[in-house]
Amino acid sequence: MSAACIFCKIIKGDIPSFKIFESDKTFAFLDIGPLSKGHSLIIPKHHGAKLHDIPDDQLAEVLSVTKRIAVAQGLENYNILQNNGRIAHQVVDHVHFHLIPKPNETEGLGVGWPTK
Ligand code: DGP
Repeated sequence: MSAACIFCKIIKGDIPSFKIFESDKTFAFLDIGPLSKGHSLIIPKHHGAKLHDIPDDQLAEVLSVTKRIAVAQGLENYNILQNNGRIAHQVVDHVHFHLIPKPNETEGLGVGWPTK
């Protein structure tokens, strides 16, 4: 946990969120600025800024939970996005996977590379 980290505060419940899933290792909640309806963020509870900062067992569960949320949402078309570093458009320095439903041509990520 990092006292200054906004996602650590969400995990602790100090900042409210719309929680989708929680285990001892993983937390999932709706994105505050969704690119499409149901846009969620799946995060390891272990605090680390970038993918290479996270232990393998935590990452494995994050990916598994991401898959389970996609299945539970009945998604056929979706993007999974994980940004590392400012140049790569990372804003929050706690590893997170975006699960972005793509219900049609206009919602979700645009054509080509992500705009986030
Ligand atoms: P990224 O650019 O990959 O670091 O995306 C960070 C995402 O985090 C962005 O889509 C908005 C989301 N976000 C930032 N602050 C909050 C918050 O306080 N609550 C929730 N639910 N989402 C947040």
